[in-house]
Amino acid sequence: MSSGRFIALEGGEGTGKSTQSRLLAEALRASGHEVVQTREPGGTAGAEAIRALLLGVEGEGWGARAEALLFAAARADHVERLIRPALARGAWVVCDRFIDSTRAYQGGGGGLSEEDLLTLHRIGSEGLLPDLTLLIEVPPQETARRLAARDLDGPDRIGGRGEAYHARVSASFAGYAEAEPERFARIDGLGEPEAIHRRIMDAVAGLAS
Ligand code: T5A
Repeated sequence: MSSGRFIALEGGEGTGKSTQSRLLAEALRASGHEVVQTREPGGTAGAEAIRALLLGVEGEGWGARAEALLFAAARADHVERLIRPALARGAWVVCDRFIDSTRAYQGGGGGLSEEDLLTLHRIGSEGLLPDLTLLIEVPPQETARRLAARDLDGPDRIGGRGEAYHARVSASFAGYAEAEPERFARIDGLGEPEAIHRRIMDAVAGLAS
């Protein structure tokens, strides 16, 4: 049985997941854990290749079903080759996005059914769920400001979808957190990165025992 811990960070674009993943991984390492810091889509050579297909596609882009299959395929490789082996040897896995992103983007945003998406997850990743999902919440005006300052060349294929799409994504994440309070911790993502990190460490404290 796994003695590691699996923590996912979730939220909309530019909410600070990458920044907070790094700070969390550093803090866990400093307290003596082996930590695997990873991201989705990506994390293994095969999944990174699928990431390039998903986010860099030219022309009309992927249809909703093809997109969901590609995310599930990338996740299957990531889970089998990186996440499960790490958990089995007792490491802590800190993952920037996981299955709840598929539920929120391809489901809430893209209109695919929850049942279909969870079936793909069961086939691809044997239904693996994080022990804790940190949902970082930031108002859209603030994330727009952050991303405009960072992404001077414009957003990627999915980030560039309209306001209504991203509003559905945010509402979906909030709904999942309400429905499963034992798996989710909602983190206020406003303020300095160090202040948000302290909120995250408080939420993670319960996992150590
Ligand atoms: N996707 C992904 C799906 O549709 N389905 C899925 O199943 C999965 C897994 C991934 C895309 O794929 C989609 C979702 C995405 O559209 P990505 O490039 O990995 O693309 O995009 P994001 O995950 O959204 O990552 P971002 O880098 O855009 O945002 P983060 O990681 O949330 O934010 P971060 O830490 O990079 O910060 C953004 C900017 O804000 C600054 C940072 O320095 C940076 O410039 N910042 C702050 N500024 C002020 N105050 C703070 N507290 C700040 N924290 C960070």
